[in-house]
Amino acid sequence: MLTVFNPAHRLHHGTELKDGTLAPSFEKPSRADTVLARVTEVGLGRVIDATSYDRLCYVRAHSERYVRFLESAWAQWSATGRTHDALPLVWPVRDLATAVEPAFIDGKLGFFAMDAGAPITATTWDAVKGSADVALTGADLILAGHSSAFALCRPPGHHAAREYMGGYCYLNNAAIAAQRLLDQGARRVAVLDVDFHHGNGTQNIFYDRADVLFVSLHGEPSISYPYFSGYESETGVDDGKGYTFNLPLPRGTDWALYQQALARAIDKIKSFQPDQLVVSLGVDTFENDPISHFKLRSEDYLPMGELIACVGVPTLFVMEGGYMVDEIGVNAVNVLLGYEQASASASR
Ligand code: OKP
Ligand code: ZN
Repeated sequence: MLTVFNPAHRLHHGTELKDGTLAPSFEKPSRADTVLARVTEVGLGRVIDATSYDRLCYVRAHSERYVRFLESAWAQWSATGRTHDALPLVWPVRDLATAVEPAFIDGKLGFFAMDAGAPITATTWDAVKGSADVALTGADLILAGHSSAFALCRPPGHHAAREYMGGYCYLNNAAIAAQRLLDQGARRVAVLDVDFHHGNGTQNIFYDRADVLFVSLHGEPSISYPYFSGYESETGVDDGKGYTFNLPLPRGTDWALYQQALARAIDKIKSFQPDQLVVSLGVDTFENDPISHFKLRSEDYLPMGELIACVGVPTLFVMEGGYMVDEIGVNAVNVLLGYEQASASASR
């Protein structure tokens, strides 16, 4: 399996509010570098550089004004004389006015964000664009006939919705890749999200559409970030009714329980008969992850990959979360190795 990588990810390392103080974010550069080192160590396959794509590819999953905001936010923030990370501090919740995009940067930050978890630094946009380009390059490998590929994206993307950032995410890499596959001829694409957190952004982008099935396994919303999405009752709207499938799981979920839910997810995807599969691959379901509460062990990621291979269609893996940096490489690459082993024996 080929891996797509972009060293531009190192241009982003923000701060986050933790227990009342600003500290370096859990979402840090060593994450992607650790995964890359493991890819090389096990000899997964060649590592290729991302190519650069036109901004219109991002606008396929997001709005024009949101992409423009991301591109220009730092320039507007620093023009006010501020030098620390840009973070929103006011949001248009419930009955507040959302009809007008604020003209001033502090208002724009809240307008285009769901939380204060997506800091913007001077070079954040370069890393964010580079991460989306990794996903697009991966999608193009699939379109060129590869049966699988690994887009080693960073920063992650699945919390980023059509018009807002949040939870370390800015552009939705998996959604941008899925849209690329559709624009290049796929009739139906499934997105399977195995990150511990609900992929609210991906759900939002495809919620009213029948050409993308979104399936997610994640911590129960009432006790897990992002708290305000991921309930089983969220199943899509209009044409998209029935094309969103959420499987929330309880605190302490181990492989025995996870495996049953994943088998249901795989059945759902198979009956959708997608042309391709995009996997939002987060490994923050790991037992020692610092911000999550599932109990998967490193060896469980091998059968996870095997189960995903049962879908039997070309598959693009897109890196999402995983914050136990020591193990993130082993865990993420175990999914890919499990997938490869199962696909190889299926084609013999
Ligand atoms: C991004 B991804 C931690 C609070 C949680 C946001 C988590 C975003 C996870 N102190 N902050 O889905 O892995
Ligand atoms: Zn996550």
